[in-house]
Amino acid sequence: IGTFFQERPLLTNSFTQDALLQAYLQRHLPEQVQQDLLLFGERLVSEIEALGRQCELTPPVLQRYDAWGRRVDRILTCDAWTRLKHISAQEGLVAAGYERTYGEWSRVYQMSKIYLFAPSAGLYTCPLAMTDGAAKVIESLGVPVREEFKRLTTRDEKRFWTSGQWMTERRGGSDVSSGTETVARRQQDGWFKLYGFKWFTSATDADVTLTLARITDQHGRSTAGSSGLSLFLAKVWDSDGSCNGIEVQRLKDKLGTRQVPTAELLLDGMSAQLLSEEGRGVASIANMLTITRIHNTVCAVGTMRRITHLCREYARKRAAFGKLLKDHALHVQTLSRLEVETRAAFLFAMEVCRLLGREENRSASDRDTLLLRLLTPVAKLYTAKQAVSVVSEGLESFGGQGYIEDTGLPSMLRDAQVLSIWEGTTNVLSLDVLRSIAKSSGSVLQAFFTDVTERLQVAEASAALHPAVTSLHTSLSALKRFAQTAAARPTGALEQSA
Ligand code: MFK
Ligand code: FAD
Repeated sequence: IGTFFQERPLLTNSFTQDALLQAYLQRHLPEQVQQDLLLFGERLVSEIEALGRQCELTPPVLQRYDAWGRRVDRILTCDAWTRLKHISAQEGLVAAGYERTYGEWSRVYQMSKIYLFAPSAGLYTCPLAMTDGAAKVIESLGVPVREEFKRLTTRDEKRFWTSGQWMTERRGGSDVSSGTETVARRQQDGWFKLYGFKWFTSATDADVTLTLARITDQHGRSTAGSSGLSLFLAKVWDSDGSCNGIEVQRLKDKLGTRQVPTAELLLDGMSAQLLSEEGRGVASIANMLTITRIHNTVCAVGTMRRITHLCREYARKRAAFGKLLKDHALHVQTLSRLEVETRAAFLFAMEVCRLLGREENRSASDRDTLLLRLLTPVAKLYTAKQAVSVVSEGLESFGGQGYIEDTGLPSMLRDAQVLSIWEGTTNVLSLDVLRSIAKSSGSVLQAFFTDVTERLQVAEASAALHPAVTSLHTSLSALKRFAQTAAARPTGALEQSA
């Protein structure tokens, strides 16, 4: 009695385990990238996985007062969180996107590392996504904040800074344009003081942040709606560790993402620098949204790959009804479905990264640019939903053990659930797709149809793919009918017909 202990599923080098990633990179990038990812895969198993787990088990806390009763509002994170920041810099997890060593394939290289990092990294991917987004905004606006840009994109762990993205207020997380109440008062030196309340701010231990506020005139009046919003850059902490005109009201008690501090902040005279033109805040932060939504996509796929890998590994070790799970046809069918979802999502995510890389390398055709605009929200909303369902099914394939905390599996489901909420909910992103159609007078759809038709022509050459191609042609015809009405109508009308 009691002599049997189930062998656990073992996590091994996730790069060497991932034939699709290897084949994809081999086609497009030099051998040194494979070497880099091979070593990174080893580091994930030997070091990063344990740090991520420590972040889950040691969530951040808010220290409101010091021993002598002074208000300090310090967010205390564990050592593993700090270590992950250093590793992120060393591995160039943001930097690689800006060094552009591999030309138009640089984003694919960077995002391949993020994809491997995500399921081990204790959600350190959250600050990295926002840091990348902030760097992108600074680069695309061409504003003279060189020191900040260098710090956000450095590989030097001592100089590396992360950024927050404070958009959501109590009235508006989706409807930021009418919900933002924060005001910005101009100072004599040209800087601003911000007053307001930010309802969700993740990775609040960041060094700097981008945020939105309404500039007031000398009578304290400001413009409502999106044309009243401007974009600001601010340091979160002063050099002595005190807050920059901020009170941390509390840390959120969340379903998942417990590794990440997410705070409610009262801005009470936060000193900030105007980044965008006045009234162009939403359009300017859209560049950040593109980057963070692509990170969200890549992390969703990384999580899907991890759970699928673990399920496959477990099926080789767990027996039921006299044989291993891997020898039960029905179980294999379940795992095959997870595998197919994961592979398709991977290729979709990498295609979006490829388009981003081409745009940044100035080698994008007009069609590439239109596709990037259209596919970014589609990829984010679709892979977020996929991740929840794949991880949920994945947990079931461990039976009861999938429900047990110290296997580390349940946190994967909790953390997946946020992917469809932050960075734009599914419906809001669906409306963003319609916005992109309306704003381009349908050109994004034209680009999509041309692209898919060309891909189908290639696929038609293969007899094995013929049934799939026929069914795709049918779906494409239905989409084209929708597109014909969509191109001519404003977004509101599109929403009715969607
Ligand atoms: C694991 C990875 C981790 C990722 C990090 C997660 C950390 C958590 C961070 C957050 O959750 S941060 C908060 C994220 N918040 C959102 O995503 C807000 C959701 N709401 C939207 O996305 C709305 O669509 C949006 C506020 C952006 C705009 O709504 P409006 O007011 O209806 O915008 P409007 O008036 O249509 O557009 C204003 C301008 O922005 C227009 O430009 P123009 O003035 O030049 O015409 C739009 O074209 C432009 N715009 C809007 N969305 C765009 C865009 N441009 C490019 N791309 C877009 N997606
Ligand atoms: P609402 O906008 O009130 O949406 C409620 C529901 O209504 C949703 O289902 C939505 O899809 C739907 N809806 C809204 N508008 C429409 C419409 N026009 N048509 C159809 N349906 C609609 N925000 C930040 O700015 N910075 C952060 O760092 C940050 N971190 C976060 C961390 C976590 C863990 C979470 C959970 C959230 C975080 N957020 C952050 C906030 C997040 O971005 C918002 O919660 C999200 O954008 C939704 O906004 P909301 O909560 O106001 O929901």
